[in-house]
Amino acid sequence: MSVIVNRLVMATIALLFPAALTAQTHRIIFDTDFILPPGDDGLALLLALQSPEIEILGITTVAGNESMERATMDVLWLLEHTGHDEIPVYRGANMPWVHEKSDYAVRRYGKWFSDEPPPPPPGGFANKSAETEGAVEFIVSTVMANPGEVTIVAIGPLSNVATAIRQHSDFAANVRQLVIMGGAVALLPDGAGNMTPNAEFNFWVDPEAARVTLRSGIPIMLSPLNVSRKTSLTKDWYEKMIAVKTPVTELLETTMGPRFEREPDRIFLMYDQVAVGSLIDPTLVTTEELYVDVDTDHGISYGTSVGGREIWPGAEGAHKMQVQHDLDWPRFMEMFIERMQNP
Ligand SMILES: [Ca+2]
Repeated sequence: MSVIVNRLVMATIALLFPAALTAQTHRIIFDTDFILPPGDDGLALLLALQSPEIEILGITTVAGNESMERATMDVLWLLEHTGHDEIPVYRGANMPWVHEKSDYAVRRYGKWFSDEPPPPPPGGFANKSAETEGAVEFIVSTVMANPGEVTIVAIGPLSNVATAIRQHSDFAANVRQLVIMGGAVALLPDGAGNMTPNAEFNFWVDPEAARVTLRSGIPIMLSPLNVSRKTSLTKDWYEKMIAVKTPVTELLETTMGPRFEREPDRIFLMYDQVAVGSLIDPTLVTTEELYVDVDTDHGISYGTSVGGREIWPGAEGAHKMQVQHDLDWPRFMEMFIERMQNP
């Protein structure tokens, strides 16, 4: 359908059914350093797949939690096991722009630079394969073919998104919105880092890419660690979730069950799930509009995000964005469980 016809149809629907206006469908590109549940990217993808408000145009992978190749193999597996073979997957950056492998990264959480072949997911690799087109080409061509209509949900290091911004000068102006999981803002409560004392993992892996993305002028909704620290996925919540048998809750039993059996007192924070959840229902989160920038000096604060209510020296190129710092956790989990239990 052409854009004009599409808009006419939507306007007619809005006139006839005003409630339909609130049930907006977001057409998204899902950019991820994918890991399977209980990993956050896996749960965030299930939430997006199970939500009628979201249409996934394609999934692009990036090095982060694991290597880009492992992220690709695991996301193909999850799509195949949830009956979503129709969603295309594109390989993205297998390394950050500048950040080199270091002993510190190896000790802390450094599989993003791994060249090891990925291990098979449960039951073996998917039959579905990735597209031959690369992630950045897909991101740029999809946004430019649908100006002002595509939202990018970026829940890994921002290497792919920043490359798209740098590659095409009109790209940023044509993105509808960016929803990013990343950063930690010391100005707001719970703003410490999780990789270094002040830096959050996604931004720390590719600080230069994070800075280019945050300064791009694309409207941004940021889910930093501040809001993740208001979440608490316990075994009780998990048991409520799997109490109803659906293909998705059975997949969760396979992937999450053994973890809670080994560690019944384990609490998982939710990161990427909050980013996706806030797109589905923005009233779940509390935000403040702040300037946010990223430190790219190769010193002790490399990869640290800094948020401020006014521009400060050195941050003259920074932009304002919506920064999440709190959420209605019980209501968020009610929504999350309801979606996981949808047939
Ligand atoms: Ca992630």
